[in-house]
Amino acid sequence: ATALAAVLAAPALAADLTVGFSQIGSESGWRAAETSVTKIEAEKRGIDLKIADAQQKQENQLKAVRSFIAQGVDAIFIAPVVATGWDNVLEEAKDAEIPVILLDRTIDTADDSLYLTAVTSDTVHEGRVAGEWLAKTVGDKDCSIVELQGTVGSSPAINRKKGFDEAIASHANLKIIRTQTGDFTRTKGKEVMESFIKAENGGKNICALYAHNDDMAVGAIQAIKEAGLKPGTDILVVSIDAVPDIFKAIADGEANATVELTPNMAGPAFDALIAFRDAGTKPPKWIQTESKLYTAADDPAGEYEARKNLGY
Ligand code: GYE
Repeated sequence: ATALAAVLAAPALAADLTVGFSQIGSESGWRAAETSVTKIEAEKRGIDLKIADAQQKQENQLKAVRSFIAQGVDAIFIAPVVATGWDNVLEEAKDAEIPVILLDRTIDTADDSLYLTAVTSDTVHEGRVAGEWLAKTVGDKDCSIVELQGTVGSSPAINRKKGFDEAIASHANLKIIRTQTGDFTRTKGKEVMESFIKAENGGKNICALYAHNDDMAVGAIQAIKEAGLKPGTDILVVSIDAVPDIFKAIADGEANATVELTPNMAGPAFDALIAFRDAGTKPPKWIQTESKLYTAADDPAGEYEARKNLGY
């Protein structure tokens, strides 16, 4: 009877909840998967979800949040495209007593009462894991690294750079020779990699690529192949997200390692929101998701199969 009550009670608890989600856009495969998973997690709980696509622009996110406030939604989720510039709109949400939850990226604010919790991975740690993997893989060899950064001013771009820099700092043989943003997209990842290759002796000076996400790595792999070099061998490739296409590349020997980022940030966010609303339970300020390293030794073909239908 208790089990049945729980089954009956769980969706009913959330059936009257309306959540507005200000999503960044669809810059990467990971982002597309996060949007699909958020819809699925809302549906599971009977939550009415309204998604606003900001097309990569903070001004669109500010408009969307203000419109959610005007509509009187019960909660607002924000995946903040950049880290700064959120205080005013979050104060407006606070005045309207609408809880805000941050998904997958963090913000710079002096007042952390402006949001209920942030569901993210430890993006500094991700960069560190990528850097440590590379240091271990190259050993004593000299290695000139090129870096494709994520969106300028976004928390994952800032932190993934920081973590990686920290990890290679004690290895004098590892050096970043070029670094530029590829805006987390495949197209820009390819373009910028082409310019790196041109500037570095047709790519022959480059030992490794570190990309802040898999999509940029996938674009860069194409550029490496078009330059007549072998990605994964001539140029090592390490990135972050664990999207299906990078597993395909790893299985084909064209990429070497990725750090997993779950697309399910919304599940824990909805649960925290419901517990807060129904029992007044304050969640921790940070709900941290896991980050696991995958290489060719971790059955990339199987990982590809397991993920390819998850909305990426
Ligand atoms: O890694 C990248 C995306 O915000 C942590 O955003 C997220 C990043 C993710 O576009 O692929």
